[in-house]
Amino acid sequence: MINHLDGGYLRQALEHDVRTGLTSEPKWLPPKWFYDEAGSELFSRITRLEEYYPTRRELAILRSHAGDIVRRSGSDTLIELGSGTSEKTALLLQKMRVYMPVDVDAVTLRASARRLSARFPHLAVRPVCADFERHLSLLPPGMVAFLGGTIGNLDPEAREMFLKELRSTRKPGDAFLLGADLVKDKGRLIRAYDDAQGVTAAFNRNVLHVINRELNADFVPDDFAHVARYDEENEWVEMRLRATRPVRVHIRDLDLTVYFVRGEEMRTEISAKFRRDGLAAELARAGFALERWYSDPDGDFALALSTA
Ligand code: AVJ
Repeated sequence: MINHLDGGYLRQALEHDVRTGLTSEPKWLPPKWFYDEAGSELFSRITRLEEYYPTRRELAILRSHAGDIVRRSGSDTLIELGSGTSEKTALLLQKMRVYMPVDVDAVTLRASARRLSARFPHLAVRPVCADFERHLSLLPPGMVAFLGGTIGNLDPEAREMFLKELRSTRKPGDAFLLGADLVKDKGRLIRAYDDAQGVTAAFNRNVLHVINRELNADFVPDDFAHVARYDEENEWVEMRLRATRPVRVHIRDLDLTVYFVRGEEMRTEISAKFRRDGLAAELARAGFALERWYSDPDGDFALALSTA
């Protein structure tokens, strides 16, 4: 496995993000840090929840159109950003020769690489442990896939930077497959991020466990309530953690103490929802031309196939 996150990179990024986020007003944390081994497992459980439709919808779209997508891409190499457990990706791999999953979580990456190698003996699996917001220039030629709607975790400015940077690493004609969750009924959106079983709540609080373990902090995760809101103006879901009492946290490795007043909310994720025209325009601004828009019959989710 190629690892670009050696030399304390991950650790430094975590330290920087936690210090920046927890000393900001209002406090926030980037969603990247949900995904340690436990967090990846919780996310995997989320994808199987009744309320969480995106994974199921994207899978249905891939089932119907994977052949067409691969044919149009004209590529035998698939580079997947934020690959996680690579569960849905298998559908795109039938005709591929090389698969390069890119993810920040080395444990999940290694396990899914092993599983896929066993399942597709003809496939060269080359896992890369990297931060897709930082290490794009290292990616080889091939079709890039960014699935699951993870693009929605980036705010519009970060999205623009990300898409432009990705485009700068591609050659004209290279395919880019982007999964995007679509704007829909607010009630359904909120339920998808606040499920009845509390799996999403546990996923949200997992970031506090990560900080406790990695930075020797003393968060009591149960002091925080899970909050999911839909921001209709920005068309994104926000997850937050709300202090249910006054909280004092010491983060030993940062030599930092932070205070939360009762009811204070810290943003832990945005998950933007898209419309076809808006996404096509964002892609165009970055130099990608939208070629195909694959959606499920209910219009819940879309795969945008574009070319550089
Ligand atoms: C993995 C980023 C696509 O935003 O829907 C699921 C993460 N957060 N439930 C999403 C998530 C809460 C998910 N992505």
